[in-house]
Amino acid sequence: MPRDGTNRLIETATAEIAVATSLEALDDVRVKYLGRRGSLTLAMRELGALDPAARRSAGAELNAAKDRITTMLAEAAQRLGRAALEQRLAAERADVTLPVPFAGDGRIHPISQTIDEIVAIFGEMGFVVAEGPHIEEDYYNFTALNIPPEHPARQEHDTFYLPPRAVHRTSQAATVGAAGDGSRLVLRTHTSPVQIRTMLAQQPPIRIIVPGRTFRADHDATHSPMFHQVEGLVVDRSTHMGHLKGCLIEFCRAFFGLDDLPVRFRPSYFPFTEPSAEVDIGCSRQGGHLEIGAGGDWLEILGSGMVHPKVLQNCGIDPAQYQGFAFGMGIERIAMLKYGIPDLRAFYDSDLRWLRHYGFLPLDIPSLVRGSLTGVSAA
Ligand code: 2NL
Repeated sequence: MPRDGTNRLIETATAEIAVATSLEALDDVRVKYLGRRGSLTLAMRELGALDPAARRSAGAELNAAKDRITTMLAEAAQRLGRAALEQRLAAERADVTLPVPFAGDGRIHPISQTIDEIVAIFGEMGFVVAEGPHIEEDYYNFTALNIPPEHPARQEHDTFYLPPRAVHRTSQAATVGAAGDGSRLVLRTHTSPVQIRTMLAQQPPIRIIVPGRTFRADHDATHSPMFHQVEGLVVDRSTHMGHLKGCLIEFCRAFFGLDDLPVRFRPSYFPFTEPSAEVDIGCSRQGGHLEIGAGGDWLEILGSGMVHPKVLQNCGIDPAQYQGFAFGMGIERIAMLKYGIPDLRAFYDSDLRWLRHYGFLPLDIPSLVRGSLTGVSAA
């Protein structure tokens, strides 16, 4: 190809690159000049027909043209890529101060809402959330809690045991966890093993709130094999029953939004606390209708007690130096009471009509005053 032919080629390529407005259009230009059948490629293929001197000078010229066009293509690709990114950044800019778009059919499940409200109340008192595994070792779920292997509480808990794990040693097969060494796996029957793990991992002061799923082999109108609990634990040098009472009275009043809600403590028994107390709130059941806060009757809401010294000891905390209180409640039960939900089983049916009625809107942030009863009327 004569010299002015090469120059014209560079000129047209330059013009075409300048007007390419997308990476795709740019690639078309590349193919047109440098592709397998591109004009520059074909011109280079024809070099072989020239005599050595002409081949040398034409070859150098074509190579220079190729380098030039390649460089221009790369620069244009970079420019187009930057422009595309800037366009995307401008188009996808999020204004976080805008109101949330209409939430459609989505609702916060009453279980999640209730957990959020409980966490908010205890969070205000300085508790932090702790979580742990659903599949637990027998030791953390029972033994460390002062529930020894033959204790009747193990039957009362209707535990789901997982099959013993078979472990193959070099010459014999052995089963781990069946012989009461505490390593047998269970679906946790309460959230207490999370408190055990926390105490084993850190020294006091401890102030945790533990929401989560729990499992018991029990299924009827008022029991589900999977349900939810929230437990709390406070351990410090001088924590006493007065702290337990003040904390739980405050919680009941904040949760139900009633400043003068009557709260009473009734002696009880749990293997992991001593002394133990059930917590009841005042209510009225006149005419088959339940009214929380009204006088006359009592309704059980929580179990509680001072952490048993053996439990502290099992977790490496010296009971001569530290004491604490713990409590537990069933989420479904108090959600049903607060929001007037009549049937436990509906919690797990995933029925959108039910969720639209009993669920909560995403921005219905739990408040300490009235939970979020506004969500019910909005649904
Ligand atoms: C209830 C009663 C309760 C606890 C849970 C607890 C945990 C540790 C140590 C001591 Cl690690 N106690 N938890 C204590 C008293 C009552 O729950 O009715 N739950 C639904």
